[in-house]
Amino acid sequence: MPFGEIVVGAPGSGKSTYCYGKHQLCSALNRPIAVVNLDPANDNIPYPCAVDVSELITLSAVMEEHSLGPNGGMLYCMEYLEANYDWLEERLAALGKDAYVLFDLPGQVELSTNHHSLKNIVQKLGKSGFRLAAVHLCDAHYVTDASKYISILLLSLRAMLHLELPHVNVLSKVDLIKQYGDLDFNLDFYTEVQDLSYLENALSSATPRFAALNMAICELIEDFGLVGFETLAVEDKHSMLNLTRVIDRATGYVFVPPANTAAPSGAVNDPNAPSSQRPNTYGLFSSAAGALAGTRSDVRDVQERWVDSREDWDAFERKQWREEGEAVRREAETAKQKSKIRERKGP
Ligand SMILES: Nc1nc2c(ncn2[C@@H]2O[C@H](COP(=O)(O)OP(=O)(O)OP(=O)(O)O)[C@@H](O)[C@H]2O)c(=O)[nH]1
Ligand SMILES: [Mg+2]
Repeated sequence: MPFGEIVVGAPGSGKSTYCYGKHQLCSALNRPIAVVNLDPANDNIPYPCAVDVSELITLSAVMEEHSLGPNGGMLYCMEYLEANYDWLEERLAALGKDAYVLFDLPGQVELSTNHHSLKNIVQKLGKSGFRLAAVHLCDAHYVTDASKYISILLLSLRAMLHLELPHVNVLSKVDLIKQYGDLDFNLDFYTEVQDLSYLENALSSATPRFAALNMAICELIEDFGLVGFETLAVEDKHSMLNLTRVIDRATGYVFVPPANTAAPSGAVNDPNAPSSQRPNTYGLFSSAAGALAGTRSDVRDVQERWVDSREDWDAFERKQWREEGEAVRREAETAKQKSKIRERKGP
């Protein structure tokens, strides 16, 4: 059964970069992965692309042919893709039934909040057997301003209700968050979305006219109780692994036995499962899980890494990389010396 992620989010939120990062991570872990570009305006695709929608249609051609602007053109492209779903289905079938597929979507927000085509494509993928989760990226800088934060809460809620998929909201580019000044609250306040009434002061001093409206929106979001966020710094392997584990739980991928391995009863791929249910030899992710055993990332760790003590951690990591580099150089040097000695001794 194929699994996958529908990667959505506002323009520039980091969707294509995330797909590239995940491709690199999974390749390093020997975990099969394919990335499908569904953005007909994606000119500089950073990742190796298994299927590219621009072979079917491009935004520039649509804009020229139908005299449409970029937004109208994009909606046309998605409707065209929906109408030609068999084109996509054929190419996905060629990836095999055990594929793990990332779908990189365009940044037009209406595609994931109210337009019908993406939702219909997602439903068709579901009927073709895909087990999907929506991964919704929101730039972390939005949390630095209370009213912008409300807007991403609403956007995330709307996307959750529209796409009707297991949904993982992500504050992306969290490594940059310190650049935008001090946060009013700790990061866990923004990721856990627990008591939005604390935002009242900030909201009413920034936009007094809309204070009541903003608080009504906060109540609505709290009533649904659906929105929460994970965090992502795409170049940080701990961050990528942590997000991967969350998504694997959302899609059910944690329950997939690796190829050619008989699943012990009750065993799961989840590295956080009790060790009795998680034999070392079982689980596609066992190497990554082993590397991170006992270090399940908490949002407070993220706060420390990227907000409270970023400089210290950066210095610590630089030192580690230097040491690793030196160890690799020493190993290569020793291997070279040994082969020279062997050559001198002859066969
Ligand atoms: N510092 C930092 N920069 C990031 C991160 N993720 C993405 N970026 C940068 O954000 C910019 C936009 O990233 P993209 O991946 O092109 O964003 P996108 O969502 O695909 O954009 P559209 O396809 O135009 O909607 C690029 O300059 C990336 O390098 C991150 O985790 N940290
Ligand atoms: Mg992109």
